[in-house]
Amino acid sequence: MLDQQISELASQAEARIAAARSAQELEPVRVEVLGRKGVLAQISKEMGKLAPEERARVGKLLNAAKQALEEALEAGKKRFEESALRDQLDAEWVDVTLPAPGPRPGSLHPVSQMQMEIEDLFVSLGFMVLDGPEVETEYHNFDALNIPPEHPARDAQDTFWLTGGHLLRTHTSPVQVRGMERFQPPLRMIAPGRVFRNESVDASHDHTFYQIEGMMIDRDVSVAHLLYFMKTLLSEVFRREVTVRLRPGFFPFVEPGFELDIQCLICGGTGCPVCKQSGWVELLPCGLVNPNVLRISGIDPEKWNGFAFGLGLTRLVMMRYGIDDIRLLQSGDLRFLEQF
Ligand code: 2NL
Repeated sequence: MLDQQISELASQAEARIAAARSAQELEPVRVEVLGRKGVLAQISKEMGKLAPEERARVGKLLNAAKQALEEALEAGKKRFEESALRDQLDAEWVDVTLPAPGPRPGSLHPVSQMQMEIEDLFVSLGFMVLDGPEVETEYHNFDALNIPPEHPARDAQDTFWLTGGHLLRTHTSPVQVRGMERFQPPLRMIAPGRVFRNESVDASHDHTFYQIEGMMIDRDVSVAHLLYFMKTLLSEVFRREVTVRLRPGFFPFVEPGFELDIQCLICGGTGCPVCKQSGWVELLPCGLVNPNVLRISGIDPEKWNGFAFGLGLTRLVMMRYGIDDIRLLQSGDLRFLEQF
């Protein structure tokens, strides 16, 4: 009687195990058949009523059935685990023989590109490229340039003052002052670099920007020399002939001083929003070096004279690419920088 019950139970359970479609479906079979309150446990209790020889025989049968079912359950579980792993491997398969995407090359900042182009041009014209500190003395930034003690450029609104008479340079002129102190004329030098102004930031003003200043000191240097170098510079930068004009401009470090304008490259001089309908764009302050500036740095103005100019690199880049907000250039935003 128990024999039959056991063999029916075993074959039913085996059929359920074979029919299961997931590991979850195996669990109820295990609980119902092999569990502490399962059918096999109940049969085991009833065995107490049997005669001892019968009990041993049925006990063996029961154990064999139990073991067979445990093995079937284990095999079923393993089958599902293996197929789950196979599915995962299929889904996450990677072809390691595919070619790698390759390095994404970076690019130089547009201001660096402009700076290097202008450096190359001036080096080809016999100029040296000088570097100097961004933290300067009041003497090198202002006094040595003939800028009077009460000049508004020295105001805290325009200059970042540090302690002990130091400041963040407001132009790269002090690099040229150091050049005059260190080298004897004849002298040709340019000074590219980062400069700082204590100004409110908006689309056309930043507290930090880049410029190149340049200077040539020799015998009998004239405005004609200045014009020749400036026109060569501008046609190189804009990659075409440019028409220029000089207007008087006042800076304590040059005499005479000029504002050099170029004919508007957008409209060709007929008037547009970029040149504010005037046909001209103010670009380059310049002039002949004030004799006081030469004398202060130990160069005899009776023997030597020269020209000098200041060029806003950041502004030049904005003109070249039609960038309408200066803040983009210092933003570090790759979506902007990757275009250059
Ligand atoms: C500017 C820059 C100019 C200079 C800069 C210069 C430097 C020395 C001597 C004489 Cl050491 N000049 N630099 C000359 C003319 C214009 O423009 O920031 N202008 C407002």
